[in-house]
Amino acid sequence: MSKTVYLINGPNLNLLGKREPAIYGADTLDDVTSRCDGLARSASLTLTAMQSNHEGQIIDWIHEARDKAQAILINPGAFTHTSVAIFDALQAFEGLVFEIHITNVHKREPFRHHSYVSARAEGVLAGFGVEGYELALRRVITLLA
Ligand code: CA2
Repeated sequence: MSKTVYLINGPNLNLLGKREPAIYGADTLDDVTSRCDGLARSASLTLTAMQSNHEGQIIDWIHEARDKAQAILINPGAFTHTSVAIFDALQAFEGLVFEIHITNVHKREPFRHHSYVSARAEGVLAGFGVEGYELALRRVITLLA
């Protein structure tokens, strides 16, 4: 059976390409997801993509990934900087975790400089725009090969 990668996007990322293009770019979340889906298929992986504005829903998907996925790519949005609960859920997941930020959070407000998720991530991409999603997926493809 093919290996599965969960792509989880957190709050407000449903607005990608619809608001604030100067910060987050012009691509929509559907554009990003469909490029990642194509890349995953080319490597015979299954990509399962989801987005929620609700912390509990994101935690439920991470729990679900325990049985269904070998890797999680996650942009936790603002929960990056606040959520011990998402960190705890990721700690209970045994596969690969990559954290993605479209912007370079270290160049932004000080409250974005700390991530609860990074301590559980194999790797963190920040500031590569939406290309960061594909770059992280390429790394997962290499590691799961
Ligand atoms: O740079 C990133 O990817 C962030 O995770 C984005 C979060 C922010 O809170 C993090 O500090 C860094 C915000 C996502 C907001 O997404 C929007 C997209 C388009 C328009 C408005 C918001």
